[in-house]
Amino acid sequence: MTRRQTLPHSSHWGAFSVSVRERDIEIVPHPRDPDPSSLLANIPASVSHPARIARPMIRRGWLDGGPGPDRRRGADEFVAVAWADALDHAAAELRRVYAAHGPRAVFGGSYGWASAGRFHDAQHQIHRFLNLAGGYVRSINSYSSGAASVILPHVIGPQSAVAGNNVSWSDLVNESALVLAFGGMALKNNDVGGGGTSRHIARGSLAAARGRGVEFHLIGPLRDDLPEVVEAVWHPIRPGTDMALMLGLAHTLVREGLHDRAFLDRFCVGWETFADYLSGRGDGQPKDAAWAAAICGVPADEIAGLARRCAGRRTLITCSQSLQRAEHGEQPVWMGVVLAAMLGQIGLEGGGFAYALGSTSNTGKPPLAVPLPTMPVGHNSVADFIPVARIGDLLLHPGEEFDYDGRRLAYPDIRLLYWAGGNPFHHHQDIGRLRRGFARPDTVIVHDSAWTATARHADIVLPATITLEREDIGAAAGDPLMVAMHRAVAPYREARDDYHIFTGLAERLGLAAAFTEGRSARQWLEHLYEPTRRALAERGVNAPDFAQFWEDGELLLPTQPWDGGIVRDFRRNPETAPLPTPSGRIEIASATIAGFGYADCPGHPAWLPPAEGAGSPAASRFPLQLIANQPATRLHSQLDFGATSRGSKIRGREPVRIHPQDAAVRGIADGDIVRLYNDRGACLAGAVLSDALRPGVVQLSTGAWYDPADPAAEIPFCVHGNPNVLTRDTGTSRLAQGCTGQLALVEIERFDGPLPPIKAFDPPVR
Ligand code: PGD
Repeated sequence: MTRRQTLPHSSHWGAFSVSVRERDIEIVPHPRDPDPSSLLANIPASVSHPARIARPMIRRGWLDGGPGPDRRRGADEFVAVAWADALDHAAAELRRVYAAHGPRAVFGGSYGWASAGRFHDAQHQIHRFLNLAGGYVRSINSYSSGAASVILPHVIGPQSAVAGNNVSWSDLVNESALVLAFGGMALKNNDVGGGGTSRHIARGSLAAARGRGVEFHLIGPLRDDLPEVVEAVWHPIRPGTDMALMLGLAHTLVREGLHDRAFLDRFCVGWETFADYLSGRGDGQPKDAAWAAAICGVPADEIAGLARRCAGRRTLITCSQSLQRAEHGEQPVWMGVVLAAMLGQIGLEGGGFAYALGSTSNTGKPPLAVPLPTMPVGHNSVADFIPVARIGDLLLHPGEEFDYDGRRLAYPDIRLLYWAGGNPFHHHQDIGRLRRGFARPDTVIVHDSAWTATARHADIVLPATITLEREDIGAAAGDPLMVAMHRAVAPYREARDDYHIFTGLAERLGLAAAFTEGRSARQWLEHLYEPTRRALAERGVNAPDFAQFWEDGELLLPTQPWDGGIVRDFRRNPETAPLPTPSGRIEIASATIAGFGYADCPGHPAWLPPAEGAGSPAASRFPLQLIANQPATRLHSQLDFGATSRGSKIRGREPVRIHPQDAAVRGIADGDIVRLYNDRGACLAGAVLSDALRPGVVQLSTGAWYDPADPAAEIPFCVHGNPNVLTRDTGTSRLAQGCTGQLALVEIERFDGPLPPIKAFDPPVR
């Protein structure tokens, strides 16, 4: 029997050590972490789970019939092939598409969170490879912050100006008096930080703030989006209507003379334009608290009272990412800035506006003082891109024009789709439509470690290793611990690192020297580590060589003192430190955006009813508002077969929370299997009755692997509980074209039929 070994490692949800004997592993959280994530318990299953992809596979229809559009994708069988054959096929197809159609026919946007690790990060690997191969159509922005990242530069500066860099956790603990949390600051989101984290501090910080007497208000349909310890006043709002409530607050501030005129005059532009809209001078409708109450469901006196409590004290307005992942998602982000400006708080310690504080584990922490190891990706010769959540339109509407942030662009005609490190059949909306899109290209190539629905919709499936099977450097901006991620186990069956796979393709395309630069994976780690070591040495702090770092297992990097960034500088002196907006000020109204002429994103923040909201035609048939939020039991769809994720399921289905009143009228009891449906699709889930939701709201988190009862059906029926069969594939607006997956209208009924088996974790071929 081999000896147990303990090795340092890391994941997006925390640093840990792994105690290993052959393939039997135990995960021990890092001792620095005061509040380790329960997601760590998902990891052990990943080592040998049958859902892992054992060998390279090619779809039968593609192997027999060659490249071409094919509606059988996702419903066809697979044939196991040798690595050499799989790579020969993939290389020949890349060569053919580049020669016949050029690089604008290759989509390598390949969005996804992949895994922690600076070198093996799948996005860096695929982009470096495709850049060398000739270029690719890329995706920009993220599913996380699609609307915010585009609106904020028009209004106050880049997203980083108000996300993590202007208000720290310690500001909140020590300086804030009142926190008005739109969408809350759910601890489940704080579990995860891209690249890893060594300290989860949100729970402790929120408790300390409450201990000092900070008053918390939660604006949101789910009571547990703030932890109990902060004793928040809960304002259970109708989903998707925060903008109306914000306008009601703003109107009250103006009516009662509580807004900070001096701040608005000195630091902002566009107040008069917005004030006309607010008062109704333009459209005859004052946006007062009574008007807001009718839309958002929070009583008018509660809105007015809240406005009064916010004025005249150190008030921090936070806005979670979920708010902007909906139709017109730009509006609540813009209006959050405007409200904070009206309160005169922007740029003060613990006051103003913080975007996404608490939405990931590394926001609100001091920045690092040295650069992190970073894999160079080279240059992409293709200018074309899509806002990431427009993948369905790209595939279905080649040549069609679309708007994005003042530009008119067109979708290229994609022949080859290449994905590594992401799962669009988890992350994208309206899976039935996405399936139609995936039928169109000539070829789909996917690398993944497991048989996700995306892998099942590919033609060439290449098995990738998981982080435990390779060496890497774990590090993330915002967290000071750099981890030597040691290999803990041998690769599963025939799995290979993405780097190894791309090296094999590069050899076939005559690009090996350029792709590898003659380095093995270990030599890349040493090479990427060097700039960080040099920067440490220049600062005169501990700068071990790579061998020492590897042996020590980790290195604590120095951080910079917190300075509040450009917003704090601007507050000190707007003349010498203007904001990077067109006016140099906070833009309460934007001449630039007004100039775009978008009805769905006008030149000042405005309430725009969503196509599918309360009172819409769809609501008469599908009266429940579904919140498809981030899960508490896994990161997105990753390791859905792990212990924490499976532990929450009800007879194998994802839990859906429903208010007891809504359950009673439908004859649904706790633990029943229910069917959620609308015109786009349906799914099964296990009912959990809870009064932590506003009545009329149901909540089904994302991430249950898509498991269709009939893979070939036009209207998908997922027996496992993937809410993206129900969501709508439309952009936030013509400005940002962000993801709108957070909300959908549905109906629910008890499912009394024979329960279909869960097959999501069974491999299509053993
Ligand atoms: P993940 O499940 O993290 O989801 O979407 P994303 O695609 O990032 O997918 C990562 C995939 O990469 C997994 O299948 C994993 O196995 C694979 N992988 C991990 N490591 C490696 C590796 O080293 N190599 C290779 N080749 N593969 C690897 C997340 C996206 O979903 C995001 S960020 C958000 S914020 C959105 N949120 C919502 C939402 O709130 N509501 C809805 N309805 N939909 C959403 N979708 C979005």
